[in-house]
Amino acid sequence: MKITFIRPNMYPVRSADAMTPLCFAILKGLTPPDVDTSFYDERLEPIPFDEPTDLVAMTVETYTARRSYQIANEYRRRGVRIVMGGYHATFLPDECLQYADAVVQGDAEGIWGRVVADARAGRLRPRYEQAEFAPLAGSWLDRSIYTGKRYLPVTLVQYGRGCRYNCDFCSIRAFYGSSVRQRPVREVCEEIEQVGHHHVFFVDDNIFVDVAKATELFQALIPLKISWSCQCSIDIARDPALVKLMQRSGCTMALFGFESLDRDNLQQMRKGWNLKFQDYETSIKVLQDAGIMIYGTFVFGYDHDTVASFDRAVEFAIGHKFYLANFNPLTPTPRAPLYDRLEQEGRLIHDRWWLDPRFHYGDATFHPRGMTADELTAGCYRARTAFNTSGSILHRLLDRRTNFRSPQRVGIFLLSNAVTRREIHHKQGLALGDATPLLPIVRHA
Ligand code: B12
Ligand code: SF4
Repeated sequence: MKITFIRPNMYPVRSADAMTPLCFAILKGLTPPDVDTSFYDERLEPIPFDEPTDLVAMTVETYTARRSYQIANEYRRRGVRIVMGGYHATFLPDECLQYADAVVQGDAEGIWGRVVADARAGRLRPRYEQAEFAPLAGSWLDRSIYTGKRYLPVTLVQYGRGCRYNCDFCSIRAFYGSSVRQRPVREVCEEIEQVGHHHVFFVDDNIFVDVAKATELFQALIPLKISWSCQCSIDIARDPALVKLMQRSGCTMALFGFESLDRDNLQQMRKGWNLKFQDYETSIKVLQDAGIMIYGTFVFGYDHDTVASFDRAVEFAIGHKFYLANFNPLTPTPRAPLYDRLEQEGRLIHDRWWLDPRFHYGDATFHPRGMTADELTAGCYRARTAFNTSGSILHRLLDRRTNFRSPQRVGIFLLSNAVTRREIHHKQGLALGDATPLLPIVRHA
Protein backbone atom coordinates (compact mmCIF):
# COMPACT_ATOMS: atom_id res chain seq x y z
CA MET A 1 0.00 0.00 0.00
CA LYS A 2 1.16 3.52 -0.75
CA ILE A 3 0.09 6.76 0.96
CA THR A 4 0.75 10.19 -0.52
CA PHE A 5 0.85 13.03 2.01
CA ILE A 6 -0.03 16.46 0.67
CA ARG A 7 0.33 19.95 2.09
CA PRO A 8 -1.86 22.13 -0.19
CA ASN A 9 -0.85 25.67 -1.08
CA MET A 10 -3.20 28.59 -0.50
CA TYR A 11 -2.64 30.05 -3.97
CA PRO A 12 -0.66 29.05 -7.05
CA VAL A 13 2.52 30.93 -6.14
CA ARG A 14 5.56 29.02 -4.87
CA SER A 15 6.92 30.03 -1.49
CA ALA A 16 10.53 30.90 -0.70
CA ASP A 17 10.08 30.85 3.06
CA ALA A 18 8.08 27.72 3.80
CA MET A 19 8.65 25.92 7.08
CA THR A 20 8.43 22.18 7.63
CA PRO A 21 4.81 21.18 8.31
CA LEU A 22 5.05 19.22 11.56
CA CYS A 23 1.86 17.22 11.10
CA PHE A 24 3.46 15.14 8.32
CA ALA A 25 6.49 14.14 10.41
CA ILE A 26 3.95 13.00 13.01
CA LEU A 27 1.82 11.11 10.47
CA LYS A 28 4.89 9.49 8.94
CA GLY A 29 6.07 8.47 12.42
CA LEU A 30 2.67 6.86 13.07
CA THR A 31 2.55 5.02 9.72
CA PRO A 32 3.56 1.32 9.80
CA PRO A 33 7.02 0.88 8.22
CA ASP A 34 5.77 -1.56 5.54
CA VAL A 35 3.57 1.16 4.03
CA ASP A 36 5.21 3.15 1.20
CA THR A 37 4.88 6.90 1.49
CA SER A 38 5.65 10.00 -0.47
CA PHE A 39 5.12 13.63 0.46
CA TYR A 40 4.47 16.73 -1.62
CA ASP A 41 4.36 20.26 -0.25
CA GLU A 42 2.58 22.29 -2.87
CA ARG A 43 4.13 25.51 -1.55
CA LEU A 44 7.45 24.18 -2.90
CA GLU A 45 6.64 21.81 -5.75
CA PRO A 46 3.86 20.72 -8.12
CA ILE A 47 1.81 17.66 -7.22
CA PRO A 48 2.38 14.69 -9.57
CA PHE A 49 -1.26 13.63 -9.80
CA ASP A 50 -0.48 10.71 -12.09
CA GLU A 51 2.01 9.06 -9.72
CA PRO A 52 0.32 5.83 -8.56
CA THR A 53 -0.95 5.86 -4.99
CA ASP A 54 -3.66 4.14 -2.92
CA LEU A 55 -4.52 6.87 -0.44
CA VAL A 56 -4.00 10.61 -0.33
CA ALA A 57 -3.77 12.22 3.12
CA MET A 58 -4.12 16.00 3.22
CA THR A 59 -3.98 18.57 5.97
CA VAL A 60 -6.71 21.18 5.54
CA GLU A 61 -6.74 24.65 7.07
CA THR A 62 -9.47 27.17 6.36
CA TYR A 63 -7.26 29.18 4.01
CA THR A 64 -6.28 26.03 2.09
CA ALA A 65 -9.74 24.39 2.02
CA ARG A 66 -10.63 25.52 -1.49
CA ARG A 67 -7.32 24.29 -2.90
CA SER A 68 -7.61 21.02 -0.93
CA TYR A 69 -10.97 20.30 -2.53
CA GLN A 70 -9.55 21.01 -5.99
CA ILE A 71 -6.67 18.61 -5.34
CA ALA A 72 -9.17 16.03 -4.09
CA ASN A 73 -11.15 16.40 -7.33
CA GLU A 74 -8.01 15.61 -9.34
CA TYR A 75 -7.31 12.46 -7.36
CA ARG A 76 -10.91 11.32 -7.33
CA ARG A 77 -10.95 11.49 -11.13
CA ARG A 78 -8.11 8.96 -10.96
CA GLY A 79 -9.98 6.73 -8.52
CA VAL A 80 -7.74 7.47 -5.52
CA ARG A 81 -9.25 7.59 -2.02
CA ILE A 82 -8.77 10.71 0.06
CA VAL A 83 -8.55 11.38 3.77
CA MET A 84 -8.50 14.89 5.23
CA GLY A 85 -7.43 16.07 8.69
CA GLY A 86 -6.36 19.25 10.47
CA TYR A 87 -8.19 22.36 11.68
CA HIS A 88 -10.72 22.86 8.93
CA ALA A 89 -11.51 19.16 8.62
CA THR A 90 -12.11 19.07 12.37
CA PHE A 91 -14.40 22.11 12.31
CA LEU A 92 -16.36 21.32 9.15
CA PRO A 93 -16.18 17.56 8.58
CA ASP A 94 -19.37 17.53 6.50
CA GLU A 95 -17.99 20.10 4.10
CA CYS A 96 -14.78 18.06 3.72
CA LEU A 97 -16.76 14.87 3.18
CA GLN A 98 -18.20 16.45 0.06
CA TYR A 99 -14.72 16.02 -1.43
CA ALA A 100 -13.05 13.27 0.61
CA ASP A 101 -13.74 9.65 1.51
CA ALA A 102 -12.79 10.10 5.14
CA VAL A 103 -12.19 12.85 7.69
CA VAL A 104 -10.12 12.67 10.86
CA GLN A 105 -11.23 15.11 13.55
CA GLY A 106 -8.69 16.27 16.14
CA ASP A 107 -5.24 14.83 16.78
CA ALA A 108 -3.72 12.15 14.55
CA GLU A 109 -2.15 10.33 17.52
CA GLY A 110 -4.22 7.38 18.63
CA ILE A 111 -6.25 7.30 15.41
CA TRP A 112 -4.02 7.30 12.33
CA GLY A 113 -3.03 3.62 12.76
CA ARG A 114 -6.71 2.68 12.56
CA VAL A 115 -7.26 4.77 9.43
CA VAL A 116 -4.32 3.08 7.70
CA ALA A 117 -5.51 -0.39 8.75
CA ASP A 118 -9.05 0.34 7.51
CA ALA A 119 -7.76 1.74 4.20
CA ARG A 120 -5.63 -1.37 3.72
CA ALA A 121 -8.61 -3.62 4.36
CA GLY A 122 -10.75 -1.59 1.93
CA ARG A 123 -13.18 -0.48 4.65
CA LEU A 124 -12.36 3.18 5.19
CA ARG A 125 -15.06 4.82 7.30
CA PRO A 126 -16.18 8.41 6.63
CA ARG A 127 -15.39 9.77 10.10
CA TYR A 128 -12.69 9.16 12.66
CA GLU A 129 -12.83 11.00 15.95
CA GLN A 130 -11.18 10.46 19.32
CA ALA A 131 -13.27 10.28 22.45
CA GLU A 132 -10.63 12.30 24.29
CA PHE A 133 -7.21 13.81 23.66
CA ALA A 134 -4.34 11.39 24.24
CA PRO A 135 -1.36 12.41 26.42
CA LEU A 136 1.57 13.71 24.38
CA ALA A 137 4.33 11.62 25.99
CA GLY A 138 6.18 9.17 23.76
CA SER A 139 5.51 10.88 20.43
CA TRP A 140 8.05 10.18 17.74
CA LEU A 141 8.38 12.37 14.66
CA ASP A 142 9.94 11.07 11.46
CA ARG A 143 11.51 14.14 9.87
CA SER A 144 13.03 12.09 7.04
CA ILE A 145 9.88 13.06 5.15
CA TYR A 146 11.35 16.54 4.58
CA THR A 147 14.55 15.29 2.93
CA GLY A 148 15.44 17.11 -0.28
CA LYS A 149 12.91 19.93 0.18
CA ARG A 150 13.92 23.58 0.40
CA TYR A 151 12.55 24.63 3.76
CA LEU A 152 13.83 27.44 5.95
CA PRO A 153 16.70 26.14 8.11
CA VAL A 154 14.78 26.24 11.36
CA THR A 155 13.56 23.25 13.34
CA LEU A 156 9.92 23.35 14.37
CA VAL A 157 9.26 21.71 17.71
CA GLN A 158 6.09 21.43 19.76
CA TYR A 159 6.16 21.52 23.56
CA GLY A 160 2.41 21.62 24.10
CA ARG A 161 -1.05 21.95 22.61
CA GLY A 162 -3.90 24.20 23.63
CA CYS A 163 -4.10 27.55 25.35
CA ARG A 164 -5.46 28.69 28.71
CA TYR A 165 -7.08 31.74 27.08
CA ASN A 166 -10.07 31.94 24.79
CA CYS A 167 -9.79 34.90 22.42
CA ASP A 168 -12.94 35.08 20.33
CA PHE A 169 -11.24 35.05 16.90
CA CYS A 170 -8.90 32.15 17.62
CA SER A 171 -9.27 28.53 16.49
CA ILE A 172 -7.33 26.96 19.35
CA ARG A 173 -10.15 26.61 21.90
CA ALA A 174 -12.49 25.31 19.22
CA PHE A 175 -9.95 22.62 18.35
CA TYR A 176 -8.54 21.62 21.76
CA GLY A 177 -11.34 22.79 24.06
CA SER A 178 -9.97 23.67 27.48
CA SER A 179 -7.38 20.89 27.30
CA VAL A 180 -3.79 22.13 27.66
CA ARG A 181 -1.22 19.36 27.35
CA GLN A 182 2.57 19.42 27.50
CA ARG A 183 5.12 16.87 26.37
CA PRO A 184 7.68 15.74 28.94
CA VAL A 185 10.48 18.33 28.83
CA ARG A 186 13.08 15.56 28.60
CA GLU A 187 11.53 14.28 25.35
CA VAL A 188 11.43 17.78 23.89
CA CYS A 189 15.14 18.28 24.64
CA GLU A 190 16.07 14.86 23.26
CA GLU A 191 14.23 15.67 20.05
CA ILE A 192 16.06 18.99 19.68
CA GLU A 193 19.41 17.29 20.26
CA GLN A 194 18.63 14.58 17.72
CA VAL A 195 17.71 17.07 15.01
CA GLY A 196 20.88 19.02 15.77
CA HIS A 197 19.84 22.40 14.34
CA HIS A 198 20.76 25.44 16.36
CA HIS A 199 17.61 27.43 15.70
CA VAL A 200 14.31 26.12 17.01
CA PHE A 201 10.83 27.58 16.59
CA PHE A 202 8.36 26.36 19.20
CA VAL A 203 5.03 26.17 17.39
CA ASP A 204 2.97 26.20 20.61
CA ASP A 205 0.22 28.77 20.48
CA ASN A 206 1.34 30.05 23.83
CA ILE A 207 4.61 28.83 25.31
CA PHE A 208 3.66 30.47 28.63
CA VAL A 209 1.32 27.81 29.95
CA ASP A 210 2.07 28.68 33.55
CA VAL A 211 5.13 29.70 35.54
CA ALA A 212 6.07 26.15 36.60
CA LYS A 213 5.86 24.58 33.15
CA ALA A 214 7.61 27.48 31.45
CA THR A 215 10.39 27.47 34.07
CA GLU A 216 10.90 23.74 33.68
CA LEU A 217 11.28 24.06 29.91
CA PHE A 218 13.51 27.14 29.99
CA GLN A 219 15.87 25.62 32.55
CA ALA A 220 16.19 22.40 30.56
CA LEU A 221 17.00 24.34 27.37
CA ILE A 222 20.00 26.20 28.86
CA PRO A 223 22.54 23.35 28.42
CA LEU A 224 21.46 22.82 24.79
CA LYS A 225 22.89 26.23 23.84
CA ILE A 226 20.37 26.79 21.05
CA SER A 227 18.65 29.95 19.98
CA TRP A 228 14.90 29.75 19.84
CA SER A 229 11.75 31.69 19.08
CA CYS A 230 8.11 31.20 20.04
CA GLN A 231 4.62 32.62 20.39
CA CYS A 232 3.76 33.86 23.84
CA SER A 233 1.10 35.74 25.76
CA ILE A 234 2.25 39.19 26.88
CA ASP A 235 1.35 38.50 30.52
CA ILE A 236 4.70 36.72 30.87
CA ALA A 237 6.17 40.22 31.19
CA ARG A 238 4.66 40.51 34.67
CA ASP A 239 7.48 38.22 35.76
CA PRO A 240 10.83 39.84 34.79
CA ALA A 241 12.81 36.97 36.36
CA LEU A 242 11.02 34.44 34.16
CA VAL A 243 11.63 36.63 31.10
CA LYS A 244 15.35 36.77 31.99
CA LEU A 245 15.41 32.98 32.29
CA MET A 246 13.65 32.74 28.94
CA GLN A 247 16.40 34.84 27.38
CA ARG A 248 19.18 32.89 29.14
CA SER A 249 17.75 29.65 27.77
CA GLY A 250 18.26 30.97 24.22
CA CYS A 251 15.04 32.82 23.36
CA THR A 252 15.90 35.59 20.93
CA MET A 253 12.48 36.39 19.49
CA ALA A 254 8.87 36.00 20.54
CA LEU A 255 5.60 36.78 18.81
CA PHE A 256 3.04 38.57 20.97
CA GLY A 257 -0.59 39.16 19.99
CA PHE A 258 -1.06 42.83 20.95
CA GLU A 259 -4.13 42.82 18.67
CA SER A 260 -5.37 46.30 19.61
CA LEU A 261 -4.35 49.44 21.47
CA ASP A 262 -7.96 49.97 22.48
CA ARG A 263 -9.14 48.49 25.79
CA ASP A 264 -12.74 48.17 24.63
CA ASN A 265 -11.67 46.18 21.59
CA LEU A 266 -9.56 43.93 23.80
CA GLN A 267 -12.57 43.36 26.05
CA GLN A 268 -14.73 42.53 23.07
CA MET A 269 -12.27 39.94 21.77
CA ARG A 270 -11.89 38.44 25.30
CA LYS A 271 -8.29 39.60 25.51
CA GLY A 272 -8.73 42.28 28.16
CA TRP A 273 -6.03 40.43 30.13
CA ASN A 274 -3.45 41.89 27.69
CA LEU A 275 -3.71 45.17 29.64
CA LYS A 276 -5.15 43.93 32.91
CA PHE A 277 -1.94 43.81 34.93
CA GLN A 278 0.28 46.46 33.34
CA ASP A 279 0.36 48.68 30.27
CA TYR A 280 2.01 47.68 27.00
CA GLU A 281 4.94 50.08 27.55
CA THR A 282 5.91 48.34 30.80
CA SER A 283 5.61 44.87 29.25
CA ILE A 284 7.62 45.84 26.18
CA LYS A 285 10.38 47.34 28.35
CA VAL A 286 10.69 44.15 30.43
CA LEU A 287 10.98 42.04 27.28
CA GLN A 288 13.37 44.30 25.40
CA ASP A 289 15.56 44.98 28.44
CA ALA A 290 16.02 41.21 28.60
CA GLY A 291 17.11 41.23 24.94
CA ILE A 292 14.03 39.66 23.37
CA MET A 293 13.11 40.84 19.89
CA ILE A 294 9.37 41.46 19.58
CA TYR A 295 7.18 40.33 16.70
CA GLY A 296 3.91 42.16 17.34
CA THR A 297 0.64 41.24 15.70
CA PHE A 298 -2.40 43.50 15.37
CA VAL A 299 -5.89 42.82 14.16
CA PHE A 300 -8.42 45.38 12.89
CA GLY A 301 -12.17 45.45 12.50
CA TYR A 302 -13.46 45.26 16.09
CA ASP A 303 -16.23 47.68 16.94
CA HIS A 304 -14.03 50.44 18.37
CA ASP A 305 -11.65 50.56 15.40
CA THR A 306 -11.82 53.45 12.98
CA VAL A 307 -9.67 54.41 10.00
CA ALA A 308 -7.36 56.19 12.49
CA SER A 309 -6.51 52.91 14.25
CA PHE A 310 -4.08 51.71 11.57
CA ASP A 311 -1.68 54.65 11.82
CA ARG A 312 -1.74 54.51 15.61
CA ALA A 313 -0.73 50.86 15.58
CA VAL A 314 2.01 51.39 13.00
CA GLU A 315 3.46 54.32 14.97
CA PHE A 316 3.36 52.23 18.12
CA ALA A 317 5.16 49.27 16.49
CA ILE A 318 7.81 51.43 14.83
CA GLY A 319 8.23 53.60 17.93
CA HIS A 320 8.90 50.51 20.03
CA LYS A 321 11.36 49.15 17.46
CA PHE A 322 9.60 45.85 16.92
CA TYR A 323 11.59 43.26 15.03
CA LEU A 324 8.56 42.47 12.86
CA ALA A 325 4.85 43.25 12.98
CA ASN A 326 1.73 42.14 11.19
CA PHE A 327 -1.52 44.01 10.66
CA ASN A 328 -4.39 41.73 9.67
CA PRO A 329 -8.07 42.22 9.02
CA LEU A 330 -10.05 40.34 11.63
CA THR A 331 -11.08 37.13 9.86
CA PRO A 332 -13.84 34.90 11.19
CA THR A 333 -12.98 31.20 10.86
CA PRO A 334 -15.48 28.38 11.40
CA ARG A 335 -16.33 27.40 14.99
CA ALA A 336 -14.54 30.41 16.48
CA PRO A 337 -17.00 32.42 18.65
CA LEU A 338 -16.41 35.46 16.41
CA TYR A 339 -17.77 33.62 13.40
CA ASP A 340 -21.05 32.77 15.08
CA ARG A 341 -21.48 36.33 16.36
CA LEU A 342 -20.92 37.96 12.98
CA GLU A 343 -23.14 35.41 11.29
CA GLN A 344 -25.96 36.06 13.77
CA GLU A 345 -25.55 39.79 13.26
CA GLY A 346 -25.80 39.30 9.49
CA ARG A 347 -22.45 40.99 8.91
CA LEU A 348 -20.62 38.33 6.87
CA ILE A 349 -19.92 39.38 3.28
CA HIS A 350 -19.69 35.88 1.81
CA ASP A 351 -21.37 32.60 2.50
CA ARG A 352 -18.12 30.73 3.42
CA TRP A 353 -15.43 33.17 2.24
CA TRP A 354 -12.88 30.31 2.07
CA LEU A 355 -14.75 28.77 -0.87
CA ASP A 356 -15.79 31.97 -2.59
CA PRO A 357 -13.70 32.72 -5.71
CA ARG A 358 -14.38 36.45 -5.15
CA PHE A 359 -12.46 36.39 -1.87
CA HIS A 360 -8.78 37.36 -2.12
CA TYR A 361 -6.06 37.06 0.49
CA GLY A 362 -6.08 40.21 2.63
CA ASP A 363 -9.74 41.09 1.94
CA ALA A 364 -12.19 41.96 4.68
CA THR A 365 -14.78 39.22 5.08
CA PHE A 366 -17.41 41.13 7.08
CA HIS A 367 -18.83 44.62 7.56
CA PRO A 368 -17.05 46.35 10.44
CA ARG A 369 -18.88 49.06 12.43
CA GLY A 370 -16.32 51.87 12.45
CA MET A 371 -15.33 51.84 8.76
CA THR A 372 -16.28 50.17 5.51
CA ALA A 373 -15.06 46.71 4.51
CA ASP A 374 -12.94 48.28 1.76
CA GLU A 375 -11.36 50.65 4.26
CA LEU A 376 -10.51 47.66 6.44
CA THR A 377 -8.82 45.84 3.55
CA ALA A 378 -6.92 48.93 2.43
CA GLY A 379 -5.99 50.02 5.97
CA CYS A 380 -4.29 46.71 6.80
CA TYR A 381 -2.37 46.69 3.55
CA ARG A 382 -1.31 50.29 4.08
CA ALA A 383 -0.22 49.53 7.64
CA ARG A 384 1.93 46.59 6.52
CA THR A 385 3.51 48.68 3.80
CA ALA A 386 4.19 51.61 6.17
CA PHE A 387 5.75 49.35 8.78
CA ASN A 388 8.11 47.87 6.20
CA THR A 389 9.54 50.99 4.54
CA SER A 390 13.35 51.31 4.46
CA GLY A 391 13.18 54.20 6.94
CA SER A 392 11.16 52.11 9.38
CA ILE A 393 13.48 49.13 9.02
CA LEU A 394 16.54 51.28 9.74
CA HIS A 395 14.88 52.98 12.70
CA ARG A 396 13.78 49.66 14.21
CA LEU A 397 17.14 48.03 13.65
CA LEU A 398 18.89 50.52 15.91
CA ASP A 399 18.02 49.08 19.29
CA ARG A 400 21.17 47.84 21.02
CA ARG A 401 19.24 45.69 23.50
CA THR A 402 17.51 43.61 20.82
CA ASN A 403 17.76 43.91 17.02
CA PHE A 404 21.23 45.53 17.06
CA ARG A 405 22.60 43.37 19.87
CA SER A 406 25.08 41.32 17.78
CA PRO A 407 26.10 40.92 14.14
CA GLN A 408 24.08 37.70 14.05
CA ARG A 409 20.94 39.50 15.26
CA VAL A 410 21.46 42.26 12.70
CA GLY A 411 21.68 39.60 9.97
CA ILE A 412 18.49 37.87 11.11
CA PHE A 413 16.69 41.20 11.42
CA LEU A 414 17.62 42.40 7.93
CA LEU A 415 16.88 39.08 6.26
CA SER A 416 13.50 38.63 7.97
CA ASN A 417 12.45 42.18 7.18
CA ALA A 418 13.48 41.84 3.53
CA VAL A 419 11.50 38.58 3.15
CA THR A 420 8.46 40.00 4.95
CA ARG A 421 8.49 43.16 2.84
CA ARG A 422 8.51 41.12 -0.37
CA GLU A 423 5.80 38.73 0.87
CA ILE A 424 3.32 41.53 1.67
CA HIS A 425 3.02 42.53 -1.97
CA HIS A 426 3.32 38.96 -3.19
CA LYS A 427 0.34 37.65 -1.24
CA GLN A 428 -2.06 40.59 -1.18
CA GLY A 429 -5.04 40.14 -3.47
CA LEU A 430 -4.35 36.54 -4.50
CA ALA A 431 -7.41 34.32 -4.92
CA LEU A 432 -7.46 31.08 -2.92
CA GLY A 433 -6.84 27.94 -4.96
CA ASP A 434 -7.16 28.20 -8.72
CA ALA A 435 -10.00 28.73 -11.18
CA THR A 436 -11.13 25.09 -11.44
CA PRO A 437 -14.68 24.53 -10.21
CA LEU A 438 -15.34 22.61 -7.00
CA LEU A 439 -17.10 19.33 -7.72
CA PRO A 440 -18.70 17.85 -4.62
CA ILE A 441 -19.20 14.08 -4.46
CA VAL A 442 -22.77 13.04 -5.19
CA ARG A 443 -23.66 10.37 -2.61
CA HIS A 444 -26.89 8.47 -3.08
CA ALA A 445 -28.88 7.65 0.01
C1 B12 B 1 3.45 27.52 12.88
C2 B12 B 1 2.17 28.05 12.30
C3 B12 B 1 2.26 28.78 11.12
C4 B12 B 1 3.54 28.98 10.32
C5 B12 B 1 3.68 27.92 9.21
C6 B12 B 1 4.18 26.61 9.71
C7 B12 B 1 4.52 25.66 8.57
N1 B12 B 1 5.06 24.57 8.92
O1 B12 B 1 4.31 25.92 7.43
C8 B12 B 1 3.28 30.35 9.65
C9 B12 B 1 3.69 31.43 10.63
C10 B12 B 1 3.96 30.61 8.33
C11 B12 B 1 1.75 30.29 9.57
C12 B12 B 1 1.04 30.94 8.62
C13 B12 B 1 -0.34 31.00 8.65
N2 B12 B 1 -1.17 30.50 9.57
CO1 B12 B 1 -0.60 29.32 10.99
N3 B12 B 1 -0.19 28.32 12.50
C14 B12 B 1 0.92 27.83 12.94
C15 B12 B 1 0.66 27.09 14.28
C16 B12 B 1 0.97 28.04 15.42
C17 B12 B 1 1.40 25.80 14.49
C18 B12 B 1 1.26 24.78 13.34
C19 B12 B 1 1.84 23.48 13.81
O2 B12 B 1 2.96 23.13 13.48
N4 B12 B 1 1.09 22.74 14.64
C20 B12 B 1 1.52 21.48 15.19
C21 B12 B 1 0.91 20.33 14.39
C22 B12 B 1 1.43 19.02 14.93
O3 B12 B 1 -0.48 20.40 14.59
P1 B12 B 1 -1.53 20.29 13.39
O4 B12 B 1 -0.97 20.83 12.16
O5 B12 B 1 -2.81 20.80 13.89
O6 B12 B 1 -1.64 18.70 13.17
C23 B12 B 1 -2.24 17.82 14.11
C24 B12 B 1 -3.75 17.63 13.89
O7 B12 B 1 -4.42 18.76 13.39
C25 B12 B 1 -3.84 16.46 12.98
N5 B12 B 1 -3.74 16.66 11.53
C26 B12 B 1 -3.36 17.73 10.81
N6 B12 B 1 -3.39 17.46 9.50
C27 B12 B 1 -3.79 16.19 9.35
C28 B12 B 1 -4.00 15.41 8.22
C29 B12 B 1 -4.43 14.09 8.37
C30 B12 B 1 -4.64 13.25 7.15
C31 B12 B 1 -4.65 13.57 9.67
C32 B12 B 1 -5.09 12.17 9.85
C33 B12 B 1 -4.45 14.36 10.80
C34 B12 B 1 -4.01 15.66 10.64
O8 B12 B 1 -2.74 15.67 13.36
C35 B12 B 1 -1.64 16.47 13.81
C36 B12 B 1 -1.04 15.78 15.01
O9 B12 B 1 -2.01 15.51 15.98
C37 B12 B 1 -0.88 26.83 14.15
C38 B12 B 1 -1.61 26.63 15.45
C39 B12 B 1 -1.45 25.21 15.95
N7 B12 B 1 -1.37 25.03 17.21
O10 B12 B 1 -1.40 24.24 15.22
C40 B12 B 1 -1.33 28.06 13.36
C41 B12 B 1 -2.59 27.98 12.52
C42 B12 B 1 -2.64 26.64 11.86
N8 B12 B 1 -2.38 29.03 11.51
C43 B12 B 1 -3.45 29.64 11.18
C44 B12 B 1 -3.53 30.68 10.20
C45 B12 B 1 -4.87 31.40 10.07
C46 B12 B 1 -2.43 31.02 9.41
C47 B12 B 1 -2.41 32.05 8.26
C48 B12 B 1 -3.56 31.92 7.31
C49 B12 B 1 -2.31 33.45 8.88
C50 B12 B 1 -2.45 34.58 7.88
N9 B12 B 1 -3.47 35.41 8.06
O11 B12 B 1 -1.69 34.70 6.96
C51 B12 B 1 -1.05 31.75 7.56
C52 B12 B 1 -1.12 30.93 6.29
C53 B12 B 1 -1.24 29.45 6.52
C54 B12 B 1 -1.31 28.60 5.27
N10 B12 B 1 -2.21 27.67 5.25
O12 B12 B 1 -0.57 28.70 4.33
C55 B12 B 1 -4.65 29.14 11.97
C56 B12 B 1 -5.54 28.24 11.12
C57 B12 B 1 -7.00 28.37 11.51
C58 B12 B 1 -7.88 27.57 10.61
N11 B12 B 1 -9.15 27.60 10.98
O13 B12 B 1 -7.51 26.98 9.65
C59 B12 B 1 -3.93 28.43 13.18
C60 B12 B 1 -4.71 27.28 13.80
C61 B12 B 1 -3.67 29.52 14.26
C62 B12 B 1 -4.85 29.98 15.06
N12 B12 B 1 -4.61 30.23 16.33
O14 B12 B 1 -5.95 30.18 14.63
N13 B12 B 1 1.25 29.47 10.54
S1 SF4 C 1 -3.73 33.74 23.65
FE1 SF4 C 1 -3.25 33.30 21.50
S2 SF4 C 1 -3.47 31.07 21.28
FE2 SF4 C 1 -4.44 31.66 23.21
S3 SF4 C 1 -6.61 31.89 22.69
FE3 SF4 C 1 -5.65 33.93 22.52
S4 SF4 C 1 -5.01 34.12 20.37
FE4 SF4 C 1 -5.46 31.95 20.75
